[in-house]
Amino acid sequence: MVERSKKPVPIPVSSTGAENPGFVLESDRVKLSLPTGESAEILLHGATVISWVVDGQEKLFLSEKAALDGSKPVRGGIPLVFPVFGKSTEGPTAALPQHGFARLCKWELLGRTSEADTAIQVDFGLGPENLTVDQRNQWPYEFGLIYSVNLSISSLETKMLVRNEGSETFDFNVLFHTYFRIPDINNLTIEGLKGTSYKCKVIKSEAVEEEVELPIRSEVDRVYAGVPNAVQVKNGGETIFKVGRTNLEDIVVWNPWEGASKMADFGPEDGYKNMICIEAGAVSKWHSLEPQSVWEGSAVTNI
Ligand code: TA6
Repeated sequence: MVERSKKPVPIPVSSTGAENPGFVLESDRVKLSLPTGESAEILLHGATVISWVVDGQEKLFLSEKAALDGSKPVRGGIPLVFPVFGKSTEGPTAALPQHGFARLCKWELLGRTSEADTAIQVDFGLGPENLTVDQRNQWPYEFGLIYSVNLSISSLETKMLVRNEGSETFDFNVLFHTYFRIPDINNLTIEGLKGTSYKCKVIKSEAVEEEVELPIRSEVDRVYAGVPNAVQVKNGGETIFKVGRTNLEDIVVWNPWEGASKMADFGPEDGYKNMICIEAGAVSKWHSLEPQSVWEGSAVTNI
């Protein structure tokens, strides 16, 4: 497990949060809140953010049929993808399930730090000791992850630190599989992708994005590689989310459209009209991490 040695000294984790109402630890989740009303909720299962509320409005899409009991990945919120994006058919990650094990495991709460009344951060850890024997056998590398969620008055930041604690170099992908809640997919456009090459999994094609403001009017499942700047999600021309990234060069855009009706844990069936996945990640190529090396990447969404 990666220690938090370089992190601010954590405030002692209290079960009730009484001395720090901004932080409450329950049996299966952590609840963060700020005096100004912003809040976030993170399951220990998969360290999955399942709620982010600003001005009384939920900003993330969570399927009504999402499993929150740890029995399967959460359909919605911000599931974590590591060490593989999608499903490998060869190589060291070929035995792993789609999107890897990070979203399937129970993460450890490492602690939290608060910055007065304007922000609160919680850190989670995952290492080989948190994996099942099967998962260890599927990907037998000595790794350590620290995942941080920082809630501030106008933003939510997710950060991942990956450490290679072994003697063998390993390759990985990492991605925040964020489901944003939106008013209406038919009014949605995405700005910031123009000029970027993408691979489309729907029609198995490659192209360069030509749209300044990309509308989503049918199923979309694209990996944009090397997106240079922040991406803006707009509703009727007004920016509702701005997604900035550090060391995460790619953006995946996904909406299952009417295919949602074939997903047992996607509800309501027409819920695709109120969500868009804008996924910040490092997935268009493998990232090699040498022994005792560290990699960090983050995404911050501003409202
Ligand atoms: O991020 C897009 C994607 O890779 C899609 O291809 C689709 O499979 C989606 O992830 C959801 O994957 P999941 O394993 O959560 O059903």
